[in-house]
Amino acid sequence: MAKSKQSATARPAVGIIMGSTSDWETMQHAAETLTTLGVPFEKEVVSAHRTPEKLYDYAKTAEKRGLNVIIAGAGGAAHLPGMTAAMTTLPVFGVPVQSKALSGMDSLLSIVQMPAGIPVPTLAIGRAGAINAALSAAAVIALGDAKVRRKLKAFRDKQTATVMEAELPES
Ligand code: RP5
Repeated sequence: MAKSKQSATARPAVGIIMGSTSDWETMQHAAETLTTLGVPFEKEVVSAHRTPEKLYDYAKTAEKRGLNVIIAGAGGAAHLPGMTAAMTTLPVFGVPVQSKALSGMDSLLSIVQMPAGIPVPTLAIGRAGAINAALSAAAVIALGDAKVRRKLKAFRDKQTATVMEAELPES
């Protein structure tokens, strides 16, 4: 039987992880963006606090399993991206999830303020960060994948056309 172009079983190049199922509302935007760009990905709940051994296994096997980039989203005392980055040399992009208590400022500062030596390139709080993390991951994949490079360019061109064609309502 012929396989579809973007097979559901294509080997994931990007891993999207998040600290809780409650983060999916935000992180689904990263998944949607990767789907649009034709980048195969996997998604998983992995908590630095609640499942530290699962995190260890995930980060330690990520490269061997063929991942090129990890996108890690978490909220509050958000250790997931930093702890993941500590255990792999793959690029780990951090997405601060908007928290209830501090609107995501806690998430942002816990992710972005890594001491020198273990980088976590950190995106904006919430949906914008999730989308931009996926675009950044796709840009990394595009360095060695002409098809993803074309899709990324098409995404940008469409976005530009949408703004160029935008009309405001009559006042
Ligand atoms: C963090 O705690 C998660 O990343 C999530 O953003 C936050 C709240 O988790 P839940 O209480 O909703 O499971 O670990």
